[in-house]
Amino acid sequence: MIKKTLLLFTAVLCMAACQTEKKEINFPKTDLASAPLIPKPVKTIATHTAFGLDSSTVIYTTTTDPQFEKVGKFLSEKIKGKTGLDLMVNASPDGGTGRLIYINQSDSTALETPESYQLYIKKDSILLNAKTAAGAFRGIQTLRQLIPEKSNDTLTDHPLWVIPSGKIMDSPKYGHRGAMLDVARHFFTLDEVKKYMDALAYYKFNILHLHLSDDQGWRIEIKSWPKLTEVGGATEVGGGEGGFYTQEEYKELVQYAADRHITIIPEIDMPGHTNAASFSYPFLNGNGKKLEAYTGTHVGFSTFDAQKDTVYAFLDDVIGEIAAITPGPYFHIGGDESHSTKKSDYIHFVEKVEKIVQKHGKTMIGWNEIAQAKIAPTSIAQLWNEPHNAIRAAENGSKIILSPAVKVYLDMQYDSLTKLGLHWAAYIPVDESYNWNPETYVEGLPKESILGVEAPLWSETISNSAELEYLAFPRIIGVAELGWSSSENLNWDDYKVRLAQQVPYLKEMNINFYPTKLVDWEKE
Ligand code: TNX
Repeated sequence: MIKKTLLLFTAVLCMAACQTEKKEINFPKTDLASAPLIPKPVKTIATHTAFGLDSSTVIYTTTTDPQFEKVGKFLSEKIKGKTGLDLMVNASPDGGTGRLIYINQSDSTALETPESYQLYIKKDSILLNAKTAAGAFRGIQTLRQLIPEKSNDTLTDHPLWVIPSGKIMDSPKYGHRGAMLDVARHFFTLDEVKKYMDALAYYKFNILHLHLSDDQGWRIEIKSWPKLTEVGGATEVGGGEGGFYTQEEYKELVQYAADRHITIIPEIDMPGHTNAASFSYPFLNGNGKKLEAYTGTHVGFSTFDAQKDTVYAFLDDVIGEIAAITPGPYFHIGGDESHSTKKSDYIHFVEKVEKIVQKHGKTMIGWNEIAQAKIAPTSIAQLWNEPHNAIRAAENGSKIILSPAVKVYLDMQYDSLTKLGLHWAAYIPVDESYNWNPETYVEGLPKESILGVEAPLWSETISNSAELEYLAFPRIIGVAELGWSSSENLNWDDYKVRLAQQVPYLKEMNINFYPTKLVDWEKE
């Protein structure tokens, strides 16, 4: 297999190189090892010369898997956006070709996980090896990060983007590297969610968890219960008009995510955080009080009635409809802060809903409180504030997603001067949100139980992209590294230098960010 690949690669390489007149370019000395890559790759070896990306470069991919060709096209598009170069994929322009980028499916055992990749950058070729298209997709993000903002116009008679040469062997630490976005407290449009996803993909995230319902709004169309969006979708914090995704729109988000090898996790929060649902269908209500639309920011006052069969019949429809348009394996049931649900009711509820989720073919995820119930070992607990419940879930055999509020809640203010955000958990400066080790953060939690890390962004105080970005960036970039890079590679002093060099990307993408004084930001 390896031999076959090599042969193919050499053939394509020859096809490319043999047609060009071979003029040696005298590249300036480069250093791949000091490139500002985030997340930092597991292993980088610099060879100090360069690959010159120019208009005659071509991209070839393994053709037996159409997903690889899609990755090649994605790379070509991004190169065009950044440099203006229009590189062909699996075709050569008339009159011969120059250098080659080859994206190859490889079964090499050195590629440990589906997302692992190897990048070999030489003078005339770049070879990207990956087991799966997801691995290739992560690899092309590294390549994108290596393309300089500006071309060098003095080395040849045409513009050349100098990519440092060497080898990168890379693999993620965790298979779950997520961001959560609360589209319930304030609604975010498809374009706003897509813009966030673009940046998440660039930093190798593979999960987007959408918090689709809460007291203040219900954001996804459920065809069998139309009032959820007609009534429950029309409110949000502060009295704005709210909004919701039709199922077609949700599918569009799922597809956009899939094109970036990102899995969407839908969350319907229950039995608490359900005022919008109960206001739409009052029979759901279990707190006995009169229902009104809620546009404030308190938590813990609403609950479904955990004793009514009709509530579970309703949830069967809701979970079934969402599961049917969600290709990913997960369904998140929330389960946090159900302060108005009796403990015995809460436990009964979680256990019943788990069965419904499983019936629709999904794995249940819930916030750490769900560990109070007898959940299946296949269900997953997401730690936000109770280490003891995470440990309890792990003892049960469940995997844990780490989202400690004091470290990675992106809605926490940076300091007391931050205008947006909250500070009930902590003020979280940029270094604090980076400076923790997921492997050792929860004392007594075995490493093997950790599925990964996820950074939630609750939206009580934010309602548009600029505000979302101000709280998320730059902290979310650090979370990307915590989820991907090996513990030995986590180092704030080293990271902050690379972080400073993200400014051109953030500007190019029109991403707002908090320019913390802890970082010596690159000036233009
Ligand atoms: C706690 S974290 C919540 C959310 C709030 C958030 C604000 C969690 C599982 N529940 O309902 O939006 O704090 O920071």
